[in-house]
Amino acid sequence: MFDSLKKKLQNIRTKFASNIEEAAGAEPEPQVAQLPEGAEAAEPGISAEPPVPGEAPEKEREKPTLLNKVKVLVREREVLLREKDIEEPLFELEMVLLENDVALPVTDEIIGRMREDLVGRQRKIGSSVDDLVVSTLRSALCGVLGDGLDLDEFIEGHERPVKILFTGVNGTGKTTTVAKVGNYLQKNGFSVVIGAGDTFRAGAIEQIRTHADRLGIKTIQHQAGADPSAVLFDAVQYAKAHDIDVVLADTAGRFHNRANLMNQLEKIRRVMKPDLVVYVDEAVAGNDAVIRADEFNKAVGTDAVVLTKADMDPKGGAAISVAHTVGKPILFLGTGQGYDDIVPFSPRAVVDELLGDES
Ligand SMILES: Nc1nc2c(ncn2[C@@H]2O[C@H](COP(=O)(O)OP(=O)(O)OP(=O)(O)O)[C@@H](O)[C@H]2O)c(=O)[nH]1
Ligand SMILES: [Mg+2]
Repeated sequence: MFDSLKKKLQNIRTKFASNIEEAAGAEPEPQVAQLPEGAEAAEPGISAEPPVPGEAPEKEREKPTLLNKVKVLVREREVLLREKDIEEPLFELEMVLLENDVALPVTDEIIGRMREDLVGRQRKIGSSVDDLVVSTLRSALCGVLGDGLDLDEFIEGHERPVKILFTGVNGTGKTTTVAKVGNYLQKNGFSVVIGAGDTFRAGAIEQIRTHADRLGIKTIQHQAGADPSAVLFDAVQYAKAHDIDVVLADTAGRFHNRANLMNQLEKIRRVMKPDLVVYVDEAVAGNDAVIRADEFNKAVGTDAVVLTKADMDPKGGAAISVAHTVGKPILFLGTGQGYDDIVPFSPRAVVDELLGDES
């Protein structure tokens, strides 16, 4: 997952680190103090004043006092970075993010956060410059990834049945995601019914029915060509009558600019009254997925996003950009074709994956 971006970020980290090392070159190196016998060492962890670049470190070395020696002992290396020290790696990072399909405003936000965190501030660099780079990148990425959405918590907090409507363009993985989420919820102790709301595409009803049968989930279906609102209304009625926790509604793929199909979706919303409208798109579509998610949100509303096919996406741009662009959390990442290939979205886990050691 996200291998291309991960590799590039690894290179950028090295670049940042060497520039920061260079900038820190003028700073005095930490030294181990020779304390006179009987003198007590300072408590570890007490940090001293940061060194001011260009100010008298030499003099300190010439006339070492006990206090100065102890200060050097406990002082961590610090550096005051200027814009020009990190201009080059920042520009390279910007290019890498754009090449990997991170949306432009999101790239700007990440670069802005990095700059704000690094430039003009006295930063501790301790023994590993890479730690400073990683922690700065980590907070910049986490800042744009948002918080995710915990589906179990969402369901616990709602009146039953909780109604979840899956929408999106053709072939992105809606039906597979409905089956995967059904499987996930059953494993977490929730009862589920699926509404076969794609009455439009030939074979769609059989497709969701086959998945549901394999997973032991009840499907509510009508004939091909029937009104999907009626199917999904029936699915909700079934859930109410049988104390089912969650209704998962599959729908036909549609583009936001197809007025008749979008009107149909509006009708489904009015009739079914979903608690959660989930927009499904594929991570491999990169920036297109982000733009479509935004358009769907504006046209019919979206509460959360699922990005499928993350297993086939070397870039990660959509996963990084979509929540910040649409202003809605990512619920799950689809990571394969099996029923268990779905992971609740965790910004921390994604950042760990991106900044993890290359293997
Ligand atoms: N590798 C991978 N393939 C996936 C994933 N999710 C779905 N697919 C595959 O994507 C293809 C399309 O999936 P569907 O679930 O039929 O897509 P859909 O959005 O329902 O398609 P329409 O109903 O035609 O709009 C299938 O071959 C799935 O197995 C995923 O996370 N990873
Ligand atoms: Mg489908």
